[in-house]
Amino acid sequence: MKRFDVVTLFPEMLNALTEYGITRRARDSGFFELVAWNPRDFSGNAYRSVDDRPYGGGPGMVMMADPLAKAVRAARSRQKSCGVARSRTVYLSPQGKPLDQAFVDELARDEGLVMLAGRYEGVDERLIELEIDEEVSIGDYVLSGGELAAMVIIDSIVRRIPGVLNDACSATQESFVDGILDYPQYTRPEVYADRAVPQVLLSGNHAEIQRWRLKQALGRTWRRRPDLLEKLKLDAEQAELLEEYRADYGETEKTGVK
Ligand code: 6GU
Repeated sequence: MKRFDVVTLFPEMLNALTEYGITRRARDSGFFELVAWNPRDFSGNAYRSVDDRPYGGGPGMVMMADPLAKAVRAARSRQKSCGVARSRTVYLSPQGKPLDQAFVDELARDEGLVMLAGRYEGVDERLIELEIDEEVSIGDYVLSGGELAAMVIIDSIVRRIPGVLNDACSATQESFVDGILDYPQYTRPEVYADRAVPQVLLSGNHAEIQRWRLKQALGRTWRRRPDLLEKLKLDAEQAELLEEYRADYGETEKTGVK
């Protein structure tokens, strides 16, 4: 059982995870639990205020350290009471370490994870210094708050829990898990808008199909995400398939067909 605790002003947003699809089933089956903590419950005043104006001026509001610290500590102490020895505590922000599959897999090895989702212009830096182990970003763009990032992280971790995905293979056959993009998929009808499904997929020759798929996956990665390919050490078969793809693609570039 994985334990996720999220500190957020909008706890209901997390229902998007627990109410739909694979993540819903995983939670219902006891693979993980998710608890939300609202810093307003720790504000200590009748207005339940958690934010104030930034020192030095400027637009917007900043989340105050104390209600956040109390909420984060309550989250960690809950995890401790469930037997989680050490709960990594992360703050979700565009200033953080970029999330990738390797980072997801690292987080997935821990029993618990506490996440702080900020709103407004951010949180008081002293709260980060005192309570946060690391900042995590889900990409180079700005979100209105950390909640969607928290859900992205939980979803990506939950899919890596053994038993969560129905097919024993699908977690490992996927894009990025091996550091390359997915191959293209097709389903019925066999011809759609004058476009036929690649013949090899109808051949029933599983070795050939596997080979074609790997070639497509490598070729797409080469074309679309050369940065990913650079990080990989291709084996002899993969290098040969990519060469084949490049040769085919060279034809495409010349003729505009294929
Ligand atoms: Cl983790 N939080 C916010 N608010 N915006 C982001 C982000 C996180 N990652 C990318 N943009």
